[in-house]
Amino acid sequence: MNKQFANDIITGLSASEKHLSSKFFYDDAGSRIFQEIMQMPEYYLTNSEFEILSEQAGAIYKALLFNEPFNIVELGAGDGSKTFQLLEYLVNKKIDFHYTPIDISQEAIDILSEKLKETLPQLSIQPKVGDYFEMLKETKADEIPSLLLFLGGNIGNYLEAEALALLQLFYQNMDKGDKLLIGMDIKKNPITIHEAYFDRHGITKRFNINLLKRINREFEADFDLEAFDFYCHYSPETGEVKSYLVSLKEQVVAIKGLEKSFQFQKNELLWTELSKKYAIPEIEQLAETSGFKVLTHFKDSKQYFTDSLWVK
Ligand code: AVI
Repeated sequence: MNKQFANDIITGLSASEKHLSSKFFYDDAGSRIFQEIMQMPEYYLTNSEFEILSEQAGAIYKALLFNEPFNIVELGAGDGSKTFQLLEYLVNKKIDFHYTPIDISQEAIDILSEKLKETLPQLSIQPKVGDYFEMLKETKADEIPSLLLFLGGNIGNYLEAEALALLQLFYQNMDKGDKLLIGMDIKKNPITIHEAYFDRHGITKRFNINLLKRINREFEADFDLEAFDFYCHYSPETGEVKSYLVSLKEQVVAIKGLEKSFQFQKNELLWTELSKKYAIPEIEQLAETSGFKVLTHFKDSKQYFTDSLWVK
């Protein structure tokens, strides 16, 4: 049994304002639904970051100022679609580097490895499956400089204190001169953000409902998937998109595997995800508080998204 998940369910569903962590979205099915989200035109983050990494790969490489060989360690690599452009640039320029993609989903890592073997056969790659906190510790032992990639806006899914703790953990596991390229979604027209998350195709809804499906499967629960809807809300003042499941009726859900049951009122919310959007000064503040120095913000032409390069 996944102990962390079990604890999150018990704590989250016992709270007066129910919550579950979005980090449990990503079982193999959830990772597949997330790929679908990334392909929606409304989910601008994908295209924005794609543009940055394809058009500014040379500038990013130059800004690293690394001796070769060096390491690129990617946390939450997914299917690698985010990073492909950068890797391709470096391979074509015959730059000497090793790539270590890390992801929690075995299936995502398998797909990524297969794809890269076919498309960039010269790439030196050592994929790892697991929790990045653990993996990061293992990867440190190396003498050569490292570029850590934390792309896609993943940092936005952490509560403020957790985001800071994660960045501090990155910092502790890096050597002086190592760099972090971190993808962050920038505050923009609220309507654009709303359409990306409250999507009219219902894919983000499916992504959320899959969390209940996962609990049903892994903990023998009896969530009635039809009895929950999805709602999400962007607050332009705080930059927070908050996503929820909404109980459509008064109901009791039994979770056999945890020997617990939980009551839901009609219209009761279950908070599932935070997706934080940042103003540039907020990004700089976060970097400084966690010990880093910001070198450059690589933004797309619409200024929707930044891959910011920080140095230890
Ligand atoms: C993975 N993460 C950055 C996504 C986001 O934008 O917060 C997850 C997601 N949730 C709904 N749509 C996409």
